[in-house]
Amino acid sequence: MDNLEQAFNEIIEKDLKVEPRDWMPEKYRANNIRQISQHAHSEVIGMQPEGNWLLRAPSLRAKQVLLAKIQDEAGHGLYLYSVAETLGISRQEMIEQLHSGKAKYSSIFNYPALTWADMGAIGWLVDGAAIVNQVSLQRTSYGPYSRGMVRICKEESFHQRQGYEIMIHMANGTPEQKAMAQDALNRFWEPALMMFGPHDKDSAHTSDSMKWKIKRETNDTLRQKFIDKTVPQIEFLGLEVPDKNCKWNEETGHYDHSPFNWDEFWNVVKGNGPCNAERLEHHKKAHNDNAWVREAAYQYAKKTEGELV
Ligand code: BYC
Repeated sequence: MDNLEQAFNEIIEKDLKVEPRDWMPEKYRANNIRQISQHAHSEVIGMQPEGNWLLRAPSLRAKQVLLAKIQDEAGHGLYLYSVAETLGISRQEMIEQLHSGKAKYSSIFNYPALTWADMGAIGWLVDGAAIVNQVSLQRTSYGPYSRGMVRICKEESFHQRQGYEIMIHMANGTPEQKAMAQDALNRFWEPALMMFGPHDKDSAHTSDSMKWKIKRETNDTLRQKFIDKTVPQIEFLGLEVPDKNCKWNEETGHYDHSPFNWDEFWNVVKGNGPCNAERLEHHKKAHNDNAWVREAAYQYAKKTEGELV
């Protein structure tokens, strides 16, 4: 083992942070680029299901709050693209990987947002699941990713409350509104649990990622944390947990759950979910339509380069 590798191993062992200019194994770099760029794509593609409801929000207040939340997601995408860039990949390459299907984004965003209650379920469950995952990632070993997560988590907790507030209104509204809230919960429950990825035994990257402390907790551990935290929130709303086998287990100190439909998960991950084609088409169109903005920014930067340095 040479000195560089030894220095890297020491950083990991001592729970210090790896910084962009530090030497790192190529597999560590590649794994981080993969996860961080996919995380960025998820934030940006994740704007689409909610964007669909901006013009149909039931009040001016609801519209303002939703707009602010969606703008936050764009900001998260930008922080994360910048973090990935520090590892030596360009924004353009990342976007090309998204468009070609090489890079993934979270499966959850391939489900449609059909009703206003879905805005509640997304904020509450999707952002709620994201928080559980990202609180853990605040301790990831790559410094810029870890620092980005601290800020993102603060904003996500506002998003989670925004969603839960909608659910409280709907669940305490008319019988029709309560039924809409239950229906949104039923449709988003299992897809939200799948945001944590496959079971640990089927997870290709967990072992390397845990060794290098990119991931601090495994997919199954985080998923269980989310279930344990969320079931009491469902009960508080007076709604039913969609999984009838989801019961408190005194012995384990956790909620049990039914097996998940992994065939559906992999089908969505492979591009065959209800909205995969639509989401990518929309992104490609927006990217192409706005090419002139990137060109103008580039020309302006070139022109003012001398003045800026
Ligand atoms: N969806 O070995 P595994 C938000 C892929 S957005 C699709 O366990 P890993 C929000 C995985 O990539 C926040 N693909 O992977 C925004 C791998 O394929 P590749 C979203 C998935 O990386 C707007 C293969 O399956 N959060 O909050 O160790 C509005 C094997 O998996 C999924 C993040 O992005 C999935 N669910 O663990 C509202 C968190 N799961 O790459 C809200 C950051 C797995 O070999 N990412 N795959 O082709 C992570 O923490 C980890 O990447 C994961 C997966 C836990 C997701």
